[in-house]
Amino acid sequence: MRVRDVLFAAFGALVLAACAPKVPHPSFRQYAWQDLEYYMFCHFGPNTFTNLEWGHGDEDPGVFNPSDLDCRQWARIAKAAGMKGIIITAKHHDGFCLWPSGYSSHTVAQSSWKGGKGDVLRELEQACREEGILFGVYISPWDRNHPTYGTVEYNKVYADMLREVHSGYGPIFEQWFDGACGEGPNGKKQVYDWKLFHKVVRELSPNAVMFSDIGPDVRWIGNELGYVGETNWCRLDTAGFTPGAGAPSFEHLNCGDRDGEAWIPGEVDVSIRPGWFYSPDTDDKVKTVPELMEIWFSSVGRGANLLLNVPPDRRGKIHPADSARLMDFKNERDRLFAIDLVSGASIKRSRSKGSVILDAVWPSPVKVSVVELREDLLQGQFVEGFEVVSVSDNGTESLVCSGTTIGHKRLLRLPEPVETSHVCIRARTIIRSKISVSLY
Ligand code: FUL
Repeated sequence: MRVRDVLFAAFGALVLAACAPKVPHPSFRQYAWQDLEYYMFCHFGPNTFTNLEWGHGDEDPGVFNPSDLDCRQWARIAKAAGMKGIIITAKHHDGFCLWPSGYSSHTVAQSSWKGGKGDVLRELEQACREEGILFGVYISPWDRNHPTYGTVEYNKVYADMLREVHSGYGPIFEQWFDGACGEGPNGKKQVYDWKLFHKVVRELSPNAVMFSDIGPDVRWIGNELGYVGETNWCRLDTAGFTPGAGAPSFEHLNCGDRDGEAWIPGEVDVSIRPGWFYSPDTDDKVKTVPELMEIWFSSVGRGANLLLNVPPDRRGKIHPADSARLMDFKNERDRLFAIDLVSGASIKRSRSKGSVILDAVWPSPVKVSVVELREDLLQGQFVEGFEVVSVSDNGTESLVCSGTTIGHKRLLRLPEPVETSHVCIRARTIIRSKISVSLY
């Protein structure tokens, strides 16, 4: 290349960069995270043995004593279920640490399990690595055990715990921050130093996304029932809000903000059982495949990632009722999404003012039951409305389905299969955007 060409190319790149829309878009870690779609939450700790959802923090650490802990079984099941990782409650609100923390006296080291020499985080981290899935942690800032909770000192303790986990285990793909902030053993509430907590995680796990009600990387979706708003923007206004009681309204978190200043896509957390922790009382209340499928369509199918809680039992294994359900659910998804009808179609892309258009035409009619639309989010999220129509030979159109946002993925189940040999998708976009389609 001659010097003039190099200068010309550099100038071109500068002009392009200057003209590129300055709108919120994903960081490299958020972009990669979005593809994970589905991973497992494991609530495990003293509550597993006490039938409590929120331990008081004064439980005898001796109650934590799984008879046959097998993290490899968790990882194997998660992988076979199509999940990309596991996030474990390394510390829940009761303050009990599943690793032998040097900053607490309420940990596995004080339990009778493995004579106080056990480390659940280590076992799970290794199991995930061996199975080739990701490892993530939930570390509750609210701590009903720690004597310093409610004082400035606790922020340092909590930051030290984060440091301990993020430097001693991993790599960690997601740090889950619960916003709960209740009173501590000293009757005091904590003013959390979020800035410090974020700094520690970012420094030690630069590839990890941080979850809380309002991010900074991934936001809570506003409910624990498994559904995202039909409109779901990956953007959110967070100025003036905090995680926990100071978070935006549930409706707001559920849908995001079209013009929000920060890129904070949603994650759906929901449990396969009525509670977050295992209880023998719920062995016959594991969600059914149709219920899980409903959740799939209203979470992953509305552009969020699904964090499905599958709580290990008192042996320290996933109960057969849950694993069987996960496999049935996986088989049902495999069956539903087995053949993408678009592979047999010719595709034409076009544009008209403010819209991108995709036409799929087949040599002979196909039967469509599920529509899947995807938007490439690299530059931001721009589709604000779409319609899918079936076009007859004489050009008459009939509406198949319609909606607002697309985002990472939009899935729509049709009430009845539609027989067609020409489908046209029109997406209204704020600025030009790249969409793709699959039909099942
Ligand atoms: C909530 C907690 O209070 C629940 O116990 C559970 O861990 C859920 C995932 O987050 O804020």
